[in-house]
Amino acid sequence: MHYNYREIEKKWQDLWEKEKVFKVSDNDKEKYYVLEMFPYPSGNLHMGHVRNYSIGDVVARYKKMNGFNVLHPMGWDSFGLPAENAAIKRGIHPNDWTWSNIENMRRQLKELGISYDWDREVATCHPDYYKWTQWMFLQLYKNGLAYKKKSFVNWCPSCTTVLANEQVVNGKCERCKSDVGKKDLEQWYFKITKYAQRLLDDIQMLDGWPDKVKTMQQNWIGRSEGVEVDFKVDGMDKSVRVYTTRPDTIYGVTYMVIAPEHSIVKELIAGTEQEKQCNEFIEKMKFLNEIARTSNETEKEGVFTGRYVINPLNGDKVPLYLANYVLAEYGTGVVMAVPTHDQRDFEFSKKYNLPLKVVIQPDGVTLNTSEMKCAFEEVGFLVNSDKFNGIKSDQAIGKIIDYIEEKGFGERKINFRLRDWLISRQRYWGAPIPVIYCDDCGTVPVPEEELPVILPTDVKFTGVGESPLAGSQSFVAAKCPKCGKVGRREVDTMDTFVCSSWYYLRYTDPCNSKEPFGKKSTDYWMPVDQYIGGVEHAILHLLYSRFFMKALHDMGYVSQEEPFKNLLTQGMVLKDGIKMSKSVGNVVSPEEIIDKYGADTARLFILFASPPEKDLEWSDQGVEGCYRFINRVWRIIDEFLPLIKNAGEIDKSSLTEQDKEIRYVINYTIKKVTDDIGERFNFNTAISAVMELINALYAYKEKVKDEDKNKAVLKEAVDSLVIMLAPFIPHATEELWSLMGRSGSVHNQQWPKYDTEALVKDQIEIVVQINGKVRDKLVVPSKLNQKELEEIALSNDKTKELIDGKAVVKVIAVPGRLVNIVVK
Ligand code: ANZ
Ligand code: ZN
Repeated sequence: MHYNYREIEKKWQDLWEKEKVFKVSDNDKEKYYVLEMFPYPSGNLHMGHVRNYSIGDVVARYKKMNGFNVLHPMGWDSFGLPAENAAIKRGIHPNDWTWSNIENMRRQLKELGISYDWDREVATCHPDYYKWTQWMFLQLYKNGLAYKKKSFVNWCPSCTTVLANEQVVNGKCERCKSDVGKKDLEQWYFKITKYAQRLLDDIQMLDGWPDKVKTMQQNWIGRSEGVEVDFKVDGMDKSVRVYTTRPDTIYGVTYMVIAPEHSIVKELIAGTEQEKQCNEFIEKMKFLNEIARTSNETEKEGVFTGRYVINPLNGDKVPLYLANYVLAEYGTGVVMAVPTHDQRDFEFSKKYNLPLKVVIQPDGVTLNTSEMKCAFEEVGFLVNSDKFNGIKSDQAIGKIIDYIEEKGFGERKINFRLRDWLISRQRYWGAPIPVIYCDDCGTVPVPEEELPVILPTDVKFTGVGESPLAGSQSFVAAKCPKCGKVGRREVDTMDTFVCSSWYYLRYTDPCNSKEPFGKKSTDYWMPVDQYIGGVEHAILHLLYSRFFMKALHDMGYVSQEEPFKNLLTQGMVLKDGIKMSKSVGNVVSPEEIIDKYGADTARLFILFASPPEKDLEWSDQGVEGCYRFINRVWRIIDEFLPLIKNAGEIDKSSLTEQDKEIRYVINYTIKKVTDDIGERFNFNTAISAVMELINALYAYKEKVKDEDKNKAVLKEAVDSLVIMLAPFIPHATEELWSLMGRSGSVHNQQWPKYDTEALVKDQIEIVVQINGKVRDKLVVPSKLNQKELEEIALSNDKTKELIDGKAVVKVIAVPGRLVNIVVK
């Protein structure tokens, strides 16, 4: 009988679907929720997807076989820019483009044989889903967590939309790589900053997350402790407030910098000689985005304002500058500059010839300002700092803050780098923001019972100008929910990260038409026990989801505060050492591999080639090898089938040495595979162990005559082999299971338990060392104690020969391992 993957895979996929083998519902069994990050329906699955979903599928099937009630859903993150770009380029409506992609990718997923409960499929672009995304917006709005404000926002001129800070990478648009500019716009924000401290504190609860992801989140939230201090503006009844984390340097301030966009700047420069020059600088800065502006590589640049400020601690009068490296949106937007101890200030001071003043001396060295090549940023001892002289700088921080507060110069302050989440997008293909503007009533939220606010279809896609929705008459004109007069609908849609911040909750109760999810469902299923996806989502998606979960918790909709208990970030799929990607042109398509070798081979290769968190190098030979391995499994089981058909129980009293040996391998493999999958997700080593078991079975087959083969032992081997391989190669194992005449699906079987007795070897090999060097190996009964082992080693002929009449000084015997004989 031949391994015909084409026939087998199709047959079982159809049957699983028909019999709903992977359908789940809430029950009283212990649950396990395994989730892979849902894909954007770009058109076709790529190898990265295959890897992500194969990893999740092994976990899901393994947990199911270990008795858990497993939720393993799939859906589509289906709003977003590419659909609109396709519409602009090819004249296809984003809706049609998206749904035909979903159809195709769903078919491809089914061809991979992933064990999803397809009855729980969600698509964020479906009105049944985005209705609840809009509902989420309304809840946040009601609770003061959604607000609108005018501000300079990141603007991508090529995508003609605003971008969240997180979507600007090195000053460029994350999607199209164009330079990001600035634009003054009224936008909607979610108040994620209200949760900054909790998002930071609760990272500690995330034991099952990779440290690197936790660190990335920590840095993104960016908590810092410092102090705000007022500096009086000389000759004006005004002061400017700085934020500093280094008050220990405050006696060394030699100038001051204010962000060009700061609201007080106009007033400060009015009427000064420098006014014109300053205004030119302000205009120039407007169109540069802050990431590019403040990058370490960007040259420091600024202008003098014509104003001086006074240091409250020592009375020094220092010049006030505008400069590119200070941001309006962080701290107070004003920085006290200490060029001797801050590198940015040092560079600026060199360029504009500003004075240096050392206030921290390294231990035992005297800094000379004329010889300094860079700022001294380490810990040292205070000098030129009045009554704080001689104090170690890290200790001076607290003391100086106390003094500042005591004197009323300012107060302690904690700052976060995290900004509120800008969610408005000037795009069509997204969830409309459910708000109506009325001339009389102002901003009015759409009443919940009127949701969803449906995306209209009479829209033109030009790719320029304001939101495409603004051109839809049927959409824009809407009755004010308060007074009934005609108002205007909000024409922006939500950032697609809003849609993906709560989808894991919808899966727990996907058909609920009255609520986004029932509390009973989330109480049972949440949190997600194992989340799996790319590290590229380490900040945005995960932080936003954590924020949503906490906000929903505080509103009483969910009991838990963290959505994802364990997180696995899978490595990339590489080919020839670089990431597989369309732009590089080194793509191997999953369909091509499935066609040539079958889905089981594709899955097995991907899981075998590398541990899940590590990058994986594509290898055609590796794929070949996996295909041959499945055939090898197939053939040996085929050969054993007639023998094991009516095998009975194992009779432990009548086992031969060879039976014991193979039983050792079988049970050792069960133990190893169970530990590798269950404890560490080391699928590659689990598969290796099964490969060794196969080798041992072939050896047994050759060595032992047919009439001496122990049928019960072979049955133990084949049963556990097929079950252990089921999570990896679900189709082939299902077919083998049925060929073995066993009832039910292999995927509903209990995971095998190993027999500890079989793991105790009667005979073991020990090492004989002479003066610490390995000289011989002996096969001895495994139960020998120290004394017996010592005797056997010393009485052995070979050992005697090696000792060669020398005096035995000492013998160290370690049962089960070695005997070391020290001679002179
Ligand atoms: C004086 C000083 C001396 C500073 C020194 C540092 C070293 P974190 O830890 O990131 O909060 N800063 C404050 N507001 C800023 C803004 N809007 N744009 C750019 N830089 C700003 O950093 C706080 C430090 O960053 C502050 O402490 C301030 O410079 C600067 F030897 O004040 B420091
Ligand atoms: Zn009104």
